[in-house]
Amino acid sequence: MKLKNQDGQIAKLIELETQRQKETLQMIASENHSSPAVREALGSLLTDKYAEGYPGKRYYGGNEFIDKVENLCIDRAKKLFKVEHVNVQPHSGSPANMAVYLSLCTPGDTIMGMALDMGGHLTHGAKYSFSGKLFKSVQYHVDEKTYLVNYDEVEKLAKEHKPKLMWVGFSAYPRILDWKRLGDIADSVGAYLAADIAHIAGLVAGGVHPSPVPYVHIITTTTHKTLRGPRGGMIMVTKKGIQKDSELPRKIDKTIFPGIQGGPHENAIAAIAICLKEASLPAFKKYAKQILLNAKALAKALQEYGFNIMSGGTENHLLLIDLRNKNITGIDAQNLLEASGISTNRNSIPYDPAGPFKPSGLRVGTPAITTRGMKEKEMKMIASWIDEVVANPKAAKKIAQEVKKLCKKFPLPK
Ligand code: DSN
Repeated sequence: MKLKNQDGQIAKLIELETQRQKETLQMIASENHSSPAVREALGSLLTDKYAEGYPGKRYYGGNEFIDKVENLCIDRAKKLFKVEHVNVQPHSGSPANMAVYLSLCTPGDTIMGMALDMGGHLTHGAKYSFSGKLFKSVQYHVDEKTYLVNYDEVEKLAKEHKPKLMWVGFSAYPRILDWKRLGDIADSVGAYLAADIAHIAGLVAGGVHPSPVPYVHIITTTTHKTLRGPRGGMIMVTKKGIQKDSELPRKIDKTIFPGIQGGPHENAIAAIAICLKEASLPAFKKYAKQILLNAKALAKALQEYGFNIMSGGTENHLLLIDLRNKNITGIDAQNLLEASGISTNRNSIPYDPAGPFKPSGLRVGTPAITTRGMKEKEMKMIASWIDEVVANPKAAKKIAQEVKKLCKKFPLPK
């Protein structure tokens, strides 16, 4: 039976959300528009199948084809990211990171990660997360003037605290990390080094951002941000990781199942396999490059309007805007932009005097609007709308109409 006949309420809400996505600009840096093929796999009968265990060793029958799907997904991930072992079962990024902790550490062990308000992720040791509650968390920061990771501080803290596990990666940091230096620091204290590339996985896969592979032991990622797949997660073990600990693949797999998860979402795994195939094609390289060009163009145009772009620009898909000189808070800017058809999120800026509830910053990203085919010219238009509405909130309605017109010219992937 058609959804709208069976459950009109949910059908209507899906229709409204679809319309919202079509008619407005999705500029939340962690969002994207997946392909119809990815969504077809997600909505397939694979969602009905139980497959606890791993290919060839399941705790349920009937997994002949499911095994092939999961193996294809694993093989494609290994090839695309050039790693030795991949677990494609984590339901998303946080369980992937949790599995890394529980594979390598016991509660009370010392871990290190970038502080949340510096651009790090909750699961990198923030006190509100399991990672900051179960482990002795040492947090590193960005430099107060350059807003770049303070590598000297990372080194000092690592030497002082000798963490068992170090995290590198971020949710709101606009620059390329020095993977080599971080790898050297971890090696110098004998720590496991895990790179969380959730935000930049598509840029790494597309060859437009340095890969951490040679320098880290483990890589975790989500699959729905720049990689443009379904919601999901992966844990990868590098050659360097196997050299440090040949048991790493087994430890990770055992922690995901039966450690913290039950049945994998094989419909999502099929959809991840599809996005990995898409990400291996030449068109994806072009896409990844355009994400960066668009982010740079947007940063430059906003700077010309007097916006303060943290760290002076961007080397990836996101920008962090310090709004203090515009006399508007992050939440007010987020709401005004939403009324203008531009979806973004408020964000703390490093050393934010305003605190996490009413932060001074806004995080803006280009992955989704680049998927629609927008280029530098459109970035200039978007910057002008951001400037206009921040200066004159009454312009929101008019801008929303202009955004709608632009969106019509750049439809979602069909
Ligand atoms: N929630 C993601 C983001 O928006 O960056 C990180 O998990």
